[in-house]
Amino acid sequence: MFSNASNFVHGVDKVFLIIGGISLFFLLSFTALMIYFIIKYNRKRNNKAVQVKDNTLLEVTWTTIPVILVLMMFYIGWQGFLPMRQDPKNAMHVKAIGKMWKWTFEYSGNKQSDTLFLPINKSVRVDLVSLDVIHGFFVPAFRIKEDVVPGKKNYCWFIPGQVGDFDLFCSAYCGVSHSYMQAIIRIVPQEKFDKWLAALPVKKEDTNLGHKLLEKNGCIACHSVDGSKLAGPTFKGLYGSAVDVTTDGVNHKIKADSTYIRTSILEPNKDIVNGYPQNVMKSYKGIIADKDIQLVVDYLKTLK
Ligand code: HEC
Ligand SMILES: [Cu+2]
Repeated sequence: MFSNASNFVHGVDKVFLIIGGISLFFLLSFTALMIYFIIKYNRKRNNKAVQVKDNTLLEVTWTTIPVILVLMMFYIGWQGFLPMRQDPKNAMHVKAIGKMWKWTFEYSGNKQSDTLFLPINKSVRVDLVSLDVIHGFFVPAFRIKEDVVPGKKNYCWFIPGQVGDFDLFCSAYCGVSHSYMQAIIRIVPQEKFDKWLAALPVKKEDTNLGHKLLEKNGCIACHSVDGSKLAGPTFKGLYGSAVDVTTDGVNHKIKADSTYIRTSILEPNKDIVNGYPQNVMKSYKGIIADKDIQLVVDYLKTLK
């Protein structure tokens, strides 16, 4: 009856069905009762109002039964939820990194991929990291949904029980391209997983400090370094060029030197690049140190 995509499907679906069933039962019985009363107490039949006295037995019954039902729903829900917060010690660890608007997965040994490969029937603990805003790690087939909050150490764990591809969505509205923030979780047999992980190249240590800063601060989610247009203009060829901007409502050209780039980072709404919206980029005042901005500028100079 329940899918075995993960070890939590049974617990979650059980509460869902029980609560749904109870709600349906009350919806139908109350509707039927209302129709019955409409007919029974129709004015044609009872044209004189009668004073009704309270009924203790009835009141005790309609208080006790719902209290028991509600407590039961809580208990079953809690039973399904509790194991989700008790990750086994021997679980394999991976890291899911969310940033606008992409998921990246990190395995031990400094390996990274865009698809989350996992072996079947093995517990895995996913550490959830956000580099910018709140995202949500949501795998409907596994019945898993956890917030990915910047600065907070959150996690989820599960045991995949079915080979195949499953959708991972971001469940927290995180900006204009939120709906594109998807990834595949591919569950494979252990041997296939081992082979895949062995073939995954070790991530090259980023030696360019400027580029590292752009990655660390999430700039490259909106700015490409290869000329492609994202939410913001590309950094390729920016340095030294003449940019069309609007300052205080006035169009003009401005030379993209280190002062302009510094201003763009600290006061992004001062000179708005034509063709791009205001208020998309936040100010990095107090977030990026002055000497780091210099490193970014030095790096942008190399992007011809
Ligand atoms: C959420 C998306 C977003 C992020 C993240 C972001 N920016 Fe921007 N950025 C924009 C947009 C949109 C513009 C164009 C509108 C404007 O001028 O404010 C822009 C403009 C700029 C410009 C001027 C570009 C030009 O072509 O003249 C620079 C320089 C810049 N950003 C640097 C950065 C740096 C450095 C970071 C990271 C510390 C960063 N941005 C993070 C969206 C973003
Ligand atoms: Cu998101």
